[in-house]
Amino acid sequence: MTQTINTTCPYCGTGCGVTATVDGERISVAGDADHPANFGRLCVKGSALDQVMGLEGRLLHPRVNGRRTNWDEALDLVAQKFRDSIAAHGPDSVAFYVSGQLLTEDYYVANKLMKGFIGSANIDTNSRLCMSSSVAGHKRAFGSDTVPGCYEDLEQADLIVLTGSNLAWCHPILFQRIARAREQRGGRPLVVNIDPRRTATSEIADLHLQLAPGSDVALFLGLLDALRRARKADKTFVKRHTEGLSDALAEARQWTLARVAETTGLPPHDLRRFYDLVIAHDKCVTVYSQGVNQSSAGADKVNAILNTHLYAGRIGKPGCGPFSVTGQPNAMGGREVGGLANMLAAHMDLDNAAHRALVGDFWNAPAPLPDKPGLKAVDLFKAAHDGRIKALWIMATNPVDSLPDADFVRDALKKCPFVVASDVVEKTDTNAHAHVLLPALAWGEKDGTVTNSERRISRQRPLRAAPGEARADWRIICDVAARMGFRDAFAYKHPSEIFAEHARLSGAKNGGARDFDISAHAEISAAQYDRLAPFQWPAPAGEAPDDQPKRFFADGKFFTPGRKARFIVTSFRAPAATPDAQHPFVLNTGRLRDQWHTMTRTGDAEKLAQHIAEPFAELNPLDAARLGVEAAGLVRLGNARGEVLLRAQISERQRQGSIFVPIHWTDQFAANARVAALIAPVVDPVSGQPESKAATVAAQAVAPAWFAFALTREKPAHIDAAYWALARTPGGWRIELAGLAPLADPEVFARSLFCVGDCELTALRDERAGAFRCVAAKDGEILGAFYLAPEPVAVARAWACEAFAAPSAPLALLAGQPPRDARDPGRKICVCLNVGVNTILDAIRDKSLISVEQISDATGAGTGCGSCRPEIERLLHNAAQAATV
Ligand SMILES: Nc1nc2c(c(=O)[nH]1)N[C@H]1C(S)=C(S)[C@@H](COP(=O)(O)OP(=O)(O)OC[C@H]3O[C@@H](n4cnc5c(=O)[nH]c(N)nc54)[C@H](O)[C@@H]3O)O[C@H]1N2
Ligand SMILES: Nc1nc2c(c(=O)[nH]1)N[C@H]1C(S)=C(S)[C@@H](COP(=O)(O)OP(=O)(O)OC[C@H]3O[C@@H](n4cnc5c(=O)[nH]c(N)nc54)[C@H](O)[C@@H]3O)O[C@H]1N2
Ligand code: SF4
Ligand SMILES: [Mo]
Repeated sequence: MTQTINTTCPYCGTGCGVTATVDGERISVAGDADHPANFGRLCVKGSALDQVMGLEGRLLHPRVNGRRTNWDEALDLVAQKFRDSIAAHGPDSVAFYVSGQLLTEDYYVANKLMKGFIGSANIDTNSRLCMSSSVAGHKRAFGSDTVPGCYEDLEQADLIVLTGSNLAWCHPILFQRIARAREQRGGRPLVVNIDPRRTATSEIADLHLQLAPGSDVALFLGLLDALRRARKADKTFVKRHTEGLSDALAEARQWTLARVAETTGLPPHDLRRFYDLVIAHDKCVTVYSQGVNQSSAGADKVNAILNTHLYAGRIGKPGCGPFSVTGQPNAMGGREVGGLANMLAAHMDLDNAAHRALVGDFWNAPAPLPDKPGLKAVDLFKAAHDGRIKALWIMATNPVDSLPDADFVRDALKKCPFVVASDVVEKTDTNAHAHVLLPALAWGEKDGTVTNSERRISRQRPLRAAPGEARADWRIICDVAARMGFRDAFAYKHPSEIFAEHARLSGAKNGGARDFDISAHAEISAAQYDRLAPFQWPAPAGEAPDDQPKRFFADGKFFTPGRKARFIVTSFRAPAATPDAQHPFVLNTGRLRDQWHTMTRTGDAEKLAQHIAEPFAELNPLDAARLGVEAAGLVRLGNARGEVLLRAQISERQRQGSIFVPIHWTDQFAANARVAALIAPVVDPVSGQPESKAATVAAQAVAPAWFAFALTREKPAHIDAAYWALARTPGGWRIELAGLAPLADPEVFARSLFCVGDCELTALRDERAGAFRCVAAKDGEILGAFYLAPEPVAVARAWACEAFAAPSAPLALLAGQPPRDARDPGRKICVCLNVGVNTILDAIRDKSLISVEQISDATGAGTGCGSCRPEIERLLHNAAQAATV
């Protein structure tokens, strides 16, 4: 019987609705046409969700010290170790490190257990690395962590300022909503993109400001002063509803155009154009993300932006407002339950005695709640390293790859006497150091709620039964709580009971005093919860949903004690590390279109590996020339903390002096590409968020003795090479390789990759040229191919991958290039329709195409999910440019 189930995408904070069709074992996904985040559309990651549901690599049974065990033994051990540590060293000797990828219900019970029952605030989350500067900025300005606007504002605005956000790749459906509005509204909203590098998002921009890394505060101080000079103050709003303006303005006055130009490195005419655009458009939304948050001045960057919106009264109205877009699917839900070490449940404050009493009473906690904030992520791992944390439970995050100073974090786990990890996959760089592994339910199995960037709560629903012995995260936490002696407070039988409790707490003694209120759902039953449609908060009890405002602060009522918004004086501070002779480059890190974080889930999808199959360092051509780095050569980046070895990608899109490296590759997929190892553990003093976008590094060209490319059916268990990167390909794996010392015997090496015993090897050798190729076959089936050369191997990758997936002759594959009448499609730009870069370039040239629509008509590219349209735009632009020189 075919069943249709509505659920929510588990990737970015856009929170798109997904309609799954379940037919026995077969599950397919499509966009939920009725979901107000995406109205039926999905980006490439969302539409490949059915490809990441395989059980290969899943953690399906509890494990203790590497050995499979049963739940009772694992849970007893966790409870006992935590109890022992608390008894011997006090509650602050234990900690939880959790994640914005937990459901609200999981997060709620984790926080309740630590703050309410263990009696410590040592619970922090990977949101510290992600949203905490926004949380801090919101709280300073609004008195609450409130995202005021909604997605419609992006369509209704006349101007969108996208700063520190690669929306085209990181929130593709929001980007598409903007792109579509521009088509329908004759180019409105205009878009300004502020980013030190040119990205796919820049393709849509009317103006791209390639500012110096970390200089946003100066730029927005200059904007505040420009608004003042243009008399754009909303005087009534400012007078009635804000305080602290004069000090903020006094600071802004120091920022003349010349000074801003000098600090940001931007040409004065571009600055003037930017300021004039903002002055001219009252309907202005400023969207910001990690280029703002992940900074040692992150909270100040946020407040510098908020100041400009408060000044012009551009908040709480249709088509305007500051908009912090959240990264993880439940970043917002985690904030709602108070998952950060300095927050309390239901948007209450840990440093507020009345709030502590309220929550403590509500939970019936055995002792007063801790009044001292817990350790924030970076400090928490320092405490594990120096022995203060003796038992640590990590849930749904991979800190050995994502925290700054990642090698130190790995050492911290090695030193910590007791580490527990709850995960959905078995092998991760973090799990390798856990004493206990607990198998959690994954997307498509778990059951609960998430909140997206516009405060909309949607259900994730199970599509199939739990595989193996995996359990819901909330249940695992409650199982441990019960064994620690707190059975009654954690006796939930269904996630709806947790959600109802959370909703009741949000309404307790609230009456409009706090922003977060979903008490309309305080009495929700399991059946109602099953049917729950997406809704936006606030949703207080006793009021009709339609009477609720869609936006906060239209009424000018903020959540500070005097209910006024605060202007915050922000002074410009450069990133903590300044490039010097030893470390002359600023290292910028971020995301790619088709991968999700540490690739534990997306890394296994063939479709998602076709876009970019290997880690790289993108650097400016002038820097590359100076370093002697050649296209497709290797480059080593390093500093006192660590080192990575990456493929060089040379591109005008980088500023001189900046290098960009994607965050995704781990020891599971590459030899040496964990870029977080190079990030200094420097944090914003207000938010505690690390500066993940501005480390300083040395760069060096590396001249390998050999390069190689291989195709294998099985994933090799071990690869003996200085450089390698593995990716899925139809029919097996593709591997990029390079070595520093000459290969003693290429044939032996190739066989070690293929992992097959006896097979027929068709080989080509040119010992003088240092080249070798072979194709392995058995009983007519090709099992592997290997191409070695002293320079980057000229194999037509996309063509070879296709030939490897189809029945083909060893000799044809050995050539490494398509036959004369065929063409290598090139790296896949459109993975939905399977269109490569060469196919698009040929079409542009041969058919004289001049628009993305024409290219779509001719090749199909861009007609699937649409995530690739900005890249097609860029190919078109480059081709046009090439034609004029
Ligand atoms: N495909 C994909 N999408 C994702 C994710 C993923 O892993 N893959 N992860 C999700 C998560 S958790 C998050 S937090 C979001 C992140 O979404 P984004 O914040 O959009 O993504 P990033 O690539 O981390 O960084 C954004 C941009 O900040 C720029 N930047 C660096 N330094 C500065 C600076 O000083 N000033 C300014 N103005 N810009 C700067 C970088 O060049 C980069 O282009 O993405 C979410 N969506
Ligand atoms: N240098 C640098 N570092 C960064 C960033 C950057 O831009 N640059 N970005 C930072 C940001 S914004 C973020 S959000 C983090 C992300 O960093 P992480 O949170 O470390 O990355 P993920 O790969 O998402 O890790 C999630 C883990 O949880 C597992 N998992 C997935 N679903 C579930 C589930 O339902 N239950 C359980 N128990 N486990 C599950 C996955 O298999 C995976 O191991 O990285 C941060 N680190
Ligand atoms: S935009 Fe984000 S939430 Fe929507 S389908 Fe893509 S990854 Fe999923
Ligand atoms: Mo994030």
